[in-house]
Amino acid sequence: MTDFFSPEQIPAAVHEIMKAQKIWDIHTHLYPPTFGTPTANSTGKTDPSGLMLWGIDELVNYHYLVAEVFRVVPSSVMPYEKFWRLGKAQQADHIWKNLFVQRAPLGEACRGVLATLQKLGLDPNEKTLDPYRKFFSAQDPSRYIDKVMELANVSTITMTNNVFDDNERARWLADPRIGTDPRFRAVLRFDDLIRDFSSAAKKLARWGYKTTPTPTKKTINEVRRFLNDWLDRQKAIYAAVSLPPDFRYPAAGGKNAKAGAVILEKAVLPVLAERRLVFAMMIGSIRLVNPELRDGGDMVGISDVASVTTLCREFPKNKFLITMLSRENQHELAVAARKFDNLTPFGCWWFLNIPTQIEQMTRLRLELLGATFIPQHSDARVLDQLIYKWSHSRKIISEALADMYLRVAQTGRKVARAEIAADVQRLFHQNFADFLAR
Ligand code: RAT
Ligand code: ZN
Repeated sequence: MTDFFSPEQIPAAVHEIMKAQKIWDIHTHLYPPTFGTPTANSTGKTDPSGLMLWGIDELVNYHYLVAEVFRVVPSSVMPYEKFWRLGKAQQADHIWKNLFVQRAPLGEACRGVLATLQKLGLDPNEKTLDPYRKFFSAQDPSRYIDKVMELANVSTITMTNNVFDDNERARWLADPRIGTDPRFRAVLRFDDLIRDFSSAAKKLARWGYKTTPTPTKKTINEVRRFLNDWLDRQKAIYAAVSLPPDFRYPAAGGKNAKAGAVILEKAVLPVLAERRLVFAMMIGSIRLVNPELRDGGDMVGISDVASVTTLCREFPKNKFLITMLSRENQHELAVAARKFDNLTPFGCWWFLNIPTQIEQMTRLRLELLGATFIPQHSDARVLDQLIYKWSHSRKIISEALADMYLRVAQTGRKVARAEIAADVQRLFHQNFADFLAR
């Protein structure tokens, strides 16, 4: 086996190394079976409000596809309330019929369902969902997780554990061992603390913390206690929030935005610095511009990178994992990461998780940052999505990376297999592990 590659060998070599690399998926909305599953399965145990989503009905009811079906069958024909009143299976039938059978399924979210079925060995040409339902109802949820992780070549799944979700919170409180599945890691998520402190404070007060909507000294201490309790309970590997495009630091806006900034500065960042935990900020989502679409009703807006650089400078003891939802922010964010080693950009988030954007963002980041960022996360909400999200991203990232090595080779500098393998390992595992451990 040669140690160095000629330029012609590079693309295939990168592709093969990339295919073999196990991925630590750093942000998903997936759960192990301990959180319950609504999907019919071989164990006979289902939980309608369970959080482990998998199988054909969940795949087809993905909120990306709910939004898309209303472009094809508008609400004048299928009123929103009527759609939501349908059962899960009927909703999925409606989406399947209109997006997959009666026209060619062109969009990335559609292609994802097809690619997933194909990789599971199922025929994506079925006219109804019944044959797929039969396949999924014969699976054991825990063994099926292994199968999906193997097909996607994912080693670890990072959850999103929203402490303000009543369903999930109750499950953590009821079962101290709920988060111990070795395939999963927990992440404490608390958007409301920063996005809407006055309502968060009321909830905390109900849960036994002496908080008021005004962030007094006592309230700040109680928020710290709350964060420490939940970081301990979940054994969270980092903490995360998603923020609107108008998020500013120092705070701009009304009383609530100012209160959120105080909580960030005086409670969140000090607790995380003390525990040497990373803070992930996902910036640029406007909640529910069309509430009728529920999870599919959020919008994107351009965010403020200067607020991120201010945080990185003023809080050198904190580590920031940052992703932004608008493509207009990507260049500035990559440049910001050149200025601050406590900033790691990650992922092509949500509406950016489409081939054109993954390609541009990955090339841009490689050109400005080398292999010192985290190129992607799946954001999967449905287990099976790991299969397509990672196969699609792996391919595009591999092509972008291969081009970078080709450019290096064109200067006469030889490229070694070991170097490529090390970079691929950094991008899909080590940069994250190192940033957490730093
Ligand atoms: O990508 C998504 O599914 C979004 O709805 C959000 O969950 C987003 O990724 C988030 O974590 O807020
Ligand atoms: Zn997410």
